[in-house]
Amino acid sequence: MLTKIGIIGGGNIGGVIVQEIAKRRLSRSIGLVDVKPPDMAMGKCLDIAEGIPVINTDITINGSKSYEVIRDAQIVINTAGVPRTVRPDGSIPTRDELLAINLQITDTVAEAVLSYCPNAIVLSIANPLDAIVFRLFQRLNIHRSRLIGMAGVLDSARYRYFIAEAAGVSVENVNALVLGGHGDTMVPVRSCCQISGIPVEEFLSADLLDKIEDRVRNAGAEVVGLMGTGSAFVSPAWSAIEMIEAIAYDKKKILPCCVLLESEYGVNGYFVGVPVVLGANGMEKVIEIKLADVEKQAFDRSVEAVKKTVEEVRKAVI
Ligand code: TXD
Repeated sequence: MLTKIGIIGGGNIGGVIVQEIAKRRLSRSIGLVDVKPPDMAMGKCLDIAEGIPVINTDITINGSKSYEVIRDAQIVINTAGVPRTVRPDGSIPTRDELLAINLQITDTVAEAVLSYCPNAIVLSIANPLDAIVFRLFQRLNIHRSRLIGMAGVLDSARYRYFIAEAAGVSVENVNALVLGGHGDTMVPVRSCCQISGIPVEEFLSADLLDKIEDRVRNAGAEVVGLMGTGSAFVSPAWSAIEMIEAIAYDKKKILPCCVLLESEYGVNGYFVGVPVVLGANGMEKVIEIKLADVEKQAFDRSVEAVKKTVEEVRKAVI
């Protein structure tokens, strides 16, 4: 069990993460910080703390507007940002349209990490994911093992869910990977997708798999469009929890995560979603898998999209 987990951003995703850490006893204490007045973080933590006798969990849960509350956290999760919501005209901002606002927030987050928990493993969730993780890397000057973006676990869970639903099987039987950037160019890797060890093509037609993979790429926007305000938050929170558990229990679990590549997959200096080993030291190893030609081309296109986003970050004068 970890001593302390810090969470920056106590909104929809942050709030579920606090609850799940408490329910699963992942750390002795939690520090949650949020800027929302009057003191939303403290209110949310008080609410959850008052419920822990019911779930028989002894854990210290502190919320505050001050970043002091994340001091000495071993893992810190960044959810601080502005989610996509449907505009009055019904359109949905793209992840990149939120870039400028979220870069400013990210700089504040980085300062807080450097001040209060400079040795923490940082899991970043805020969108645009690929850009925010890169910005954190610029500001934190951190070893790549300790800066990990959460997107691939969520995108892969969506892929698994849609495949299980179409094939009429348990989600527990479905293994699937989504790699690349966390955007429209993300790459569901069909050649790795299996149902109980059997290639998915033996269950579902190519046409249906094409439709499912398109739905995976647009799953975030689909939920945003249906909810009207905010974006998906339970599935992202649970996806982050799976990464936290892998680190907290030193599981050496292979999960798709957004990490800094250093010549793996022919990419150097960019954060891209790839399979990695997660353990007590954070990202412990990048796993290079063989992609089908069409998947490699899609992956390369996705890397180009990440590079384009990173160039916008580099140019952003905040
Ligand atoms: O798979 C993924 N990575 C994505 C991530 C999946 C879904 C949502 N994605 C993004 O996560 C979303 O677009 C947002 O950028 C973040 C957080 O989503 P959430 O739904 O939790 O957004 P909320 O409810 O608006 O919460 C964000 C909180 C909010 O309460 C703000 O007051 C707070 O962040 N915030 C801050 N906290 C601390 N410090 C600063 N500077 C700050 N700025 C905003």
